[in-house]
Amino acid sequence: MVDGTVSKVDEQFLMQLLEGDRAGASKLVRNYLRNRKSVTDLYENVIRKALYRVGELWEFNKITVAEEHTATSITEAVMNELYGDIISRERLSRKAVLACVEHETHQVGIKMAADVFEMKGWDTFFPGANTPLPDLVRYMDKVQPDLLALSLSVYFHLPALKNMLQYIRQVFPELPVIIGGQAFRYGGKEIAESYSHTTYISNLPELELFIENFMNDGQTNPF
Ligand code: B12
Repeated sequence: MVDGTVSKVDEQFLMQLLEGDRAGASKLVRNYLRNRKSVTDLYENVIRKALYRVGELWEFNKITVAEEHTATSITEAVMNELYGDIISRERLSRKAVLACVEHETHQVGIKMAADVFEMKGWDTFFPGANTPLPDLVRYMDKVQPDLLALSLSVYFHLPALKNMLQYIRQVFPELPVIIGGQAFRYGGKEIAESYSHTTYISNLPELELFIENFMNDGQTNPF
């Protein structure tokens, strides 16, 4: 969705991130949601767009690493603020572990995915960025999740993802696994087909649909 109003909001949010204006960003987000927009809509059409723009500005040396880091930390702060609104009252006794692929430090996207699960009543366990594979597996053994979600942002971490999927399949042969992240814009989606019970999901609306189907009939590939 790229209507005029929405693009204006994401530009405004971007300016606040670049100016280090946490209070302004927090207010903008609250107003956006008060305007009857959903959290998923906010994440996809405001926050994701603004951070992609931050990435371009950083890539072309228009902003410093310090400005990029500040933009990300404000984003994470604002997202944490929403938690009280996000958590669904109806809890389903379902558990998801959500993590980045080993060596991967980009955790905002997978945090958004975790929030979608929370909104659907799931309990989420979020080790986030760069969790070593043996530790992730030990953690999963403890949590006993119904599903694992993995995120990949940087394309050259693709071998790490394959390695993780291979290992996880050995330890948890039947566990549903979903994978996503912007690295797949450059290819690699077909990896999901090489592993059983593994699904590639490209964005948050698709994830919502996946969770609904999963809850209805345990179907892991609704697409
Ligand atoms: C912030 C940032 C960082 C921060 C991350 C901090 C943090 N707490 O996350 C830091 C400083 C650590 C960082 C480091 C690096 N970064 Co960086 N970073 C970014 C930036 C600006 C924003 C990332 C972000 O949060 N995006 C917003 C989120 C919401 O988008 P998203 O991740 O795509 O998630 C969406 C979907 O993909 C989906 N999704 C994501 N995961 C999953 C998982 C599942 C299961 C599902 C269903 C959906 C899903 O849901 C989200 C909503 O749609 C991006 C720019 C960009 N285009 O994103 C660059 C960017 C990703 N970084 C880049 C690079 C190159 C790096 C470094 C290699 C730089 C360096 N030389 O050191 C390192 C990598 C280090 C590593 N080992 O990983 C490049 C990657 C290019 C590429 N082709 O792979 C980008 C694109 C910048 C650019 N334009 O060049 N980075």
